[in-house]
Amino acid sequence: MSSADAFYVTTPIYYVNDVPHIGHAYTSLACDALARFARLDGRRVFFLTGTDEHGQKVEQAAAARGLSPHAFTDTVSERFRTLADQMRFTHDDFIRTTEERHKRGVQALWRELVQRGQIYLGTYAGWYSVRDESFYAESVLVDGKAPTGAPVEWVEEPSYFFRLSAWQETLLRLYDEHPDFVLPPARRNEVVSFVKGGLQDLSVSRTSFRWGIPVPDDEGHVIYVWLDALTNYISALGYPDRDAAGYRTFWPADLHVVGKDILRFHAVFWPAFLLAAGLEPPRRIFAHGWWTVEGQKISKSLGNVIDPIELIETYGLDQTRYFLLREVPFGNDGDFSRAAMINRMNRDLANDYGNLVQRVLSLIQRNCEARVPAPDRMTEDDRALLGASLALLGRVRDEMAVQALSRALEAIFEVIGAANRYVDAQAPWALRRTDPTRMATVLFVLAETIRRIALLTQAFIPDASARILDQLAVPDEARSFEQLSEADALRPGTPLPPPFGVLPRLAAETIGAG
Ligand code: ME8
Repeated sequence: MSSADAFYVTTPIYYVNDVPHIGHAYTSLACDALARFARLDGRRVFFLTGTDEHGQKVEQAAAARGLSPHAFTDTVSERFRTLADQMRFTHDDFIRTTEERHKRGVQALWRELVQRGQIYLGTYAGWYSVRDESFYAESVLVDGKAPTGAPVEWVEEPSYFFRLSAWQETLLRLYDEHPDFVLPPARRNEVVSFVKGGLQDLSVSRTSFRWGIPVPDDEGHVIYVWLDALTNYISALGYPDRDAAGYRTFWPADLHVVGKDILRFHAVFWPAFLLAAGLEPPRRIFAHGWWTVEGQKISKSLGNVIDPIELIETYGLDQTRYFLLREVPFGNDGDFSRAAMINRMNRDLANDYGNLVQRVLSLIQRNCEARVPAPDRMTEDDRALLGASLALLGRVRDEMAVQALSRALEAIFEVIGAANRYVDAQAPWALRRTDPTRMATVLFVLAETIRRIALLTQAFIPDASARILDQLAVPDEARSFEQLSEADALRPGTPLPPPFGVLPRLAAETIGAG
């Protein structure tokens, strides 16, 4: 049983058959925001990502480039690490399925399943899609292709099978007893009806190629790439050593975040493997939606692959992070367009957030001797704004608990909007001559509101948030959510550094290039 304050979140491990694009960046980004939020909220976090390096798809991609699978996977896996660094992901571990620790975990899980009578030898005769790394029954094919549109080939070979059919009732009970096991709810319903439709035993080894983890004691077989890959979530924690600190602290995982394309593997096969091996299933699988680009599927042949690194270079890291997290409710499909991105960054980040900070900090700089102003008697409006910023943590925490990332940002930006309306209504610049005490109170209320907002936005837009907190002279050690309390409010008289703009508007020439 994992510790109560522990939070274990995972991304899928990505196939190294291709370079990363915004789809991959998106899943990891969502996990990063959730991980950052949980850390700021005082939880012990383990955030895992990595690469899925075995199987026919990767073997074929390597061969197509004239490389050995080893050399090829080293290069492509590195690209995923570079992306993770450039996006400032805060993963605690990056696992590769070609690592020894992982192989050990997979073979141990296999042995456990064999020992428990969950795996038997037979022959697979049916369809296989290398692109999906998935077996398909004849009855589900559409015009001779997989339901995903992927080409299929006929496979007939000796194969070990996992007794998936025996787990139907147990899985249905799991979904029933834990209604949030799969989110969003619409995805849960899909999983439930799939399982109700009946489960067939699953082929879990292949003999027609070599690039995989050998089946223990039968080296003619390699372990099916999905059984191999899913095990990363426990091999990274030290499994098969169930006393390993990682495993003890963090299993069962709180959350596997995946795209909707691979939900079935995570919500059906994975808990069945675990339960069959006598291990606890994860607590939740969240399946997010699919990004298209200007209405089209992202594909190399269409030439519309968006390189996340190019986005960061053109628009900025925080801008890219904000757009992806805010534009689409997490779980829904989304369409990427540069126009939408520019609109978001200029409207929400520059006009609303950046401008609020800049107005307030420069007024303080000019009119309050560059020190946190001292508040005097508070009005109802002052208390309303401070109250709204204080209540934000609870609201945002509730949204994050159900992975509603865009709603969490909406809640924060509602308070940013309220703060902007308050500046306009109070007009502190006009109070300088008429009522400097009132001006100081208004600017204090605003600075303190900004402090609270910036503490919260750290999980989503870490760089800009850090620069805002720097300008408020908030020390590094006072930047967790514990300091959101009134007791940790800005101290009047604290000297503030000269303000500088964060979250600028995007210049017209960049817009022209977009
Ligand atoms: O499936 N929109 O790896 P993969 C949104 N190795 N998300 C997207 C996306 C898009 N257009 N394209 C990709 C695998 N993704 C297996 C996983 S896990 C034990 C093994 C994201 O490289 C999304 O998270 O094909 C999707 O599920 C994942 O990349 C698929 O990555």
